[in-house]
Amino acid sequence: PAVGQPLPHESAEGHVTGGARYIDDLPRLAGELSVAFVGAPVASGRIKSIKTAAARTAPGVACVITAADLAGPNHFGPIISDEPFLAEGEVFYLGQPVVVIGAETPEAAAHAKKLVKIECEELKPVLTIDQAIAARSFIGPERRMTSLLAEDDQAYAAAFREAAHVVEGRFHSNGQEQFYFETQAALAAPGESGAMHVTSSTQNPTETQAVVAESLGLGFHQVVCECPRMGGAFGGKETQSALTAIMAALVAHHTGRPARVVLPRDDDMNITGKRHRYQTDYRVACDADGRLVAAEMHFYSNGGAFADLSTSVMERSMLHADNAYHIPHMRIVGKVCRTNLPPNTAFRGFGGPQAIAVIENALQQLAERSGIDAWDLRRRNLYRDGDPDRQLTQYRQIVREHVLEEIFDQLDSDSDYRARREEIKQFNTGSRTHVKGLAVTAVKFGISFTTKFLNQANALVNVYTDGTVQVSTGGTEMGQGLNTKIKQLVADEFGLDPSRVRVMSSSTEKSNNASPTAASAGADLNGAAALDACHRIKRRMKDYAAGLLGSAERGLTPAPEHIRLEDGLVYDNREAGRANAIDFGKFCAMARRERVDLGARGFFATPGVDYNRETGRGNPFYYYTTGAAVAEVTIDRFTGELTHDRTDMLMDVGRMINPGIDRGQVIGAYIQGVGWVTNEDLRYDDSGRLLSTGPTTYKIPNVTDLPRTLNVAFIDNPKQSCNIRRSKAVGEPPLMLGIAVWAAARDALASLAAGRPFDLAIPASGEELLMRITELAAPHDAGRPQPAAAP
Ligand code: MTE
Ligand code: LUZ
Ligand code: MOS
Repeated sequence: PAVGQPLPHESAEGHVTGGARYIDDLPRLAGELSVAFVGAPVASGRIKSIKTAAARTAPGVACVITAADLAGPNHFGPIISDEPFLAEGEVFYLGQPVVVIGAETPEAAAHAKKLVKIECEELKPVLTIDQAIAARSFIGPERRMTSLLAEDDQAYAAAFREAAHVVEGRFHSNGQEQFYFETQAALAAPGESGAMHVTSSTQNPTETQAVVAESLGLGFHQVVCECPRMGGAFGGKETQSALTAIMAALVAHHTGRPARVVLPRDDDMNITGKRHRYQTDYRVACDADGRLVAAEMHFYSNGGAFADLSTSVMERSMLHADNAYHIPHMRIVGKVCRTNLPPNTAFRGFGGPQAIAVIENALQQLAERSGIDAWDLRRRNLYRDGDPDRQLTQYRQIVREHVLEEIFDQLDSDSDYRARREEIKQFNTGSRTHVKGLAVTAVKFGISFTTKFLNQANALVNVYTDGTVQVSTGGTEMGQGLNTKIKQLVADEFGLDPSRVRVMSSSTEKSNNASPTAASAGADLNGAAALDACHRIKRRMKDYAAGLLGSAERGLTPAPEHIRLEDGLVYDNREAGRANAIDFGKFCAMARRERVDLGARGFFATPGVDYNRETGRGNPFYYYTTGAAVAEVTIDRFTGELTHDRTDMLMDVGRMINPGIDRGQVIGAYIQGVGWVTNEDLRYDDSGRLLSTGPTTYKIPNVTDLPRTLNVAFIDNPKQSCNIRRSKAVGEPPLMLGIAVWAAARDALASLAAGRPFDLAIPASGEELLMRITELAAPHDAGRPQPAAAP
């Protein structure tokens, strides 16, 4: 069978030869226009005038569009419809699209762009979380979540009062740019009678179809959105691909000509949303044995100017405040701040990383405070399968069928943690130039969209008369290998070699009302929908084959359940040697002649998920993907430079559909997480201008940032009973294990701190580390900090 095999990514060859086409590679269409936009000149202001006359008459300009040219209501948004297609009256972030230009060439568009003048009365922007709190500027309602035991005020207060150790503080984590290689891009082609076809680099063709229709005043049925593939997305194209699709569609609609937009990198970084910056006030308590008794967290996120997915991201944060640890008394508050930055959005982990970092930081602090080894402290607090006292989350879902404790125990010996802990202690006593740290962190990531209705998918399977198969789903390929996994699943259903199955480009014409490919559930949902379609076809095939293969001579009349599809053959599985087998292709041709329907649409809806966001209770998740990582780092005490020496990871991702792809996902996500906690640093000036707008000023990890030793292993979980072919989602969870590197950096600093409390933010950049080292180098009794840790 194909499932379980490490087949290469179906586009691997195209990726390395250039044969795989992205939006910018598609051949130019006849009459195609280039699209440019003019953005808001200030982060906050009232528009006094928009002068477009000079641009309209400039050479090569086909159209200049402002909000005044829009057909319908000027707002959209996935949860709260508060975002205008084009700014009108007021601007809310620097670069917010105000004017869209269609021109014969990119040069003509760029020239016309300079001729547009937008005059604004500048207002003082709200940029930071603190400024937003002071201005009471929020998005959506405040959300609260309280664990069963913490509902009793007195019990809750007593838990903190009677605890042996309490740590508290304010934790900061910065945002993160998705930095997909293919920037936001779309190609719109007008059809007959006002119809529009949009080819978009999007995780969300259905949402794109809807916003394009709304911005043009069309019915959804007049718009088709297609996505052949993306050159990476990482959540950045779950909603925000809409901007470019709207721009291209507006130009195409107004001119009747095709129009394409591919954002330059700096425009993309300037105007699109990122991972949310978080600021969290927390209090976490444990008893003398290191057992967690209570936690309180007030999460504030920087949502940017419009709602986008921010309330949903905050919800996932609140649902991950426990991470893999059972905490009896928990109270959580979540608030999204409205600021004058581009609307922040989905990024791999979707609020999970920000919350998990808070509890992992508190656990490090509790270990430093109590003297209990941080590994033992964590191990002691893991959810325990089947233990009624240690399985209930703060939102009342029971954590089942997991192997968290087994993961920790196996990793303990695989990583040689105890011996290395000793070695590092020795090293740190001996070295005056470097300091080493070692830490383990865990992940327990809830799989399912927390918005119930999004947990559905549909698929179309076409079997042809040569015995080859095309599959289309609403799922989109962004490099994660979804199409390869679907190909393997479908090939096995028909007993075919995977080369006879092709996964087609995702289109709203074939898959209507699809969910975004997100929440790591792409293969779970779309794979299951594709199998449902296969089962429908197979049922008809088997009925027909049973009649066909019947033989009075041999005294055999097979029933449908005796029919087997395997090795490219159709046969009666009771016949030894497959005596009566028919070639699958020949069989399909015969079936068609007998008018057997060889195509089907399949559907899947995740069972059992239900969460009430008003009460903060329910079962939001179908299951959890879990794992742990141990990281070792060395920090240069004079420069703050961090070297990532070694990482050992162990994950439960179920029975892998494609172990090669899953391994790639684990390593890729982990390193992306390491980038977030170490080097990637978004900086803005006081006017709201992003200063780090490209690879020269914004550093994503490169090959030299990989750990010198990286061991990735997978654990078997015999308990797991659910999900397609007993696989588990893998796309996002390993990102959160990158926090192990940050925790290791904290552990290194702790050995300099000698018991004094200190804070460490995310990212622990060289600068952040050096500042902390400098503070800790101050003599213990004198308050005066010295410039560096002089040996
Ligand atoms: N892998 C690659 N190569 N490129 C991507 O953009 N996105 C990640 C993850 N892995 C991404 C990726 C994110 S944010 C998600 S939610 C999942 O892939 C989505 O795909 P899946 O649900 O099919 O795993
Ligand atoms: N998108 C979404 C997501 O709309 N809901 C989710 O729960 C989610 N989780 C992860 C990534 N994207
Ligand atoms: Mo991924 S953040 O769910 O697109």
